[in-house]
Amino acid sequence: MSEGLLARAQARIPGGVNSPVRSFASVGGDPFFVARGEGPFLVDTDGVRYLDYVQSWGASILGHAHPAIVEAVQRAAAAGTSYGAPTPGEVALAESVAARVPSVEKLRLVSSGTEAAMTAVRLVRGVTGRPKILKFAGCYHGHLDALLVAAGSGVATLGLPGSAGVTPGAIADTVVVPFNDEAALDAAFAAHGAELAAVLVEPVAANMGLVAPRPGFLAGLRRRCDHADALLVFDEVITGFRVGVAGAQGRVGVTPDLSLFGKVLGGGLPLAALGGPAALLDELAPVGPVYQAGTLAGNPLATAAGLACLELLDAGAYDELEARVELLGRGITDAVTSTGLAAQVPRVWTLSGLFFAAEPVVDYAGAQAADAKRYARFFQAMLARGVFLPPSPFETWFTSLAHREADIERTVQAAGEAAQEVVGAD
Ligand code: HOZ
Repeated sequence: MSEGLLARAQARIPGGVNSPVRSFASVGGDPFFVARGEGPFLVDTDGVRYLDYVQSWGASILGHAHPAIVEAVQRAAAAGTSYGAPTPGEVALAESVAARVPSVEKLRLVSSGTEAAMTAVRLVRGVTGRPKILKFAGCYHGHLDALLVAAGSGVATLGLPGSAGVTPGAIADTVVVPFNDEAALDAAFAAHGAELAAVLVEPVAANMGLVAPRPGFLAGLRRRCDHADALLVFDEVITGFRVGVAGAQGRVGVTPDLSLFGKVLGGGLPLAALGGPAALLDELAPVGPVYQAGTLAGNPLATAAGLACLELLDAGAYDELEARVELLGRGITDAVTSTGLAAQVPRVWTLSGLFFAAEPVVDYAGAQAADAKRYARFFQAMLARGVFLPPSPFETWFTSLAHREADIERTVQAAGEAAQEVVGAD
């Protein structure tokens, strides 16, 4: 059944997919088509069940089809799916985020992480009157032109330097620096500091595989931004409400000027946001001169799902998830390295990943140097054992609260066998 669907999809949808990484381009083989999700599992249209470590690229922190989300969405849908007028749900979600994240007084709800980043770029330029944005190689902030340079995620997966259709003018004001490289940062600030509107960073880089910030790196960014009067923007689309109650900023104790959220915030529905101090957010229309709008922004189904999700995410939930991810990380490390394969299993709080590399990966160059062919073989061997990993080495593994210890044990068992297969194929 999947085969027929793929042909139909390819006839009508570029590559048969609506987001490039889903095509399995870098791991080979054909993508399966999902019939339904159940907690930690996906079931495809042929009835095959997969233990899922993609979890909607991090959005489904509770696991698929969690009863609280399903109930909230059904209740909201029965009252109408979109109005183009304010709703109490938007207010409640904004209040809920502000109560969790001390750096956020106000927020603007949008429909995707890309929109949040796009609005943030316009806002920081509008507020500072400066043109340049500094980003890090391998970090991904959605598919807006200015930030597609040296981007992670699908751009990295497909091995592209950027994207066709992006004019030199669109990226002329983008400064790219290697992640975790303080000397390169100093040089960039020396050359461009007076023109920098903002630095945009994923506080934990999770779109070039998983790469932790070196100790002090984010605090150093804060210091440099203050010194140059530039704004600091944390892209917490992945880390927000995923690594702790107040996201990565709460874990590292560094306060950004602006934060981008998405994924978990919408409980698996299309919703994202940018948030920060009232004075900064009030630069957005209709109060201020920086324009942004959206028909589905603050959609009632999405806000209902987001609220239902956040309500279940207390400190205990993150402790539980972190313990499970630690178990997974240790198990995968043992399973893979005991075969003699050189592998790194990065783990940052509730996030994990896998690089086939001899040395710890600290930046995009390291991620690109890791063995992508081995990852592809490992991915296929895991898939054959019913475990669905991100179909690219430039992504992060997402464990959900629905993954039980037995699921982790099964994953580790499969990883040992898959690693043996990789060794055999070398
Ligand atoms: N850019 C997403 C991963 N970081 C992929 C989104 C998708 O394919 O659904």
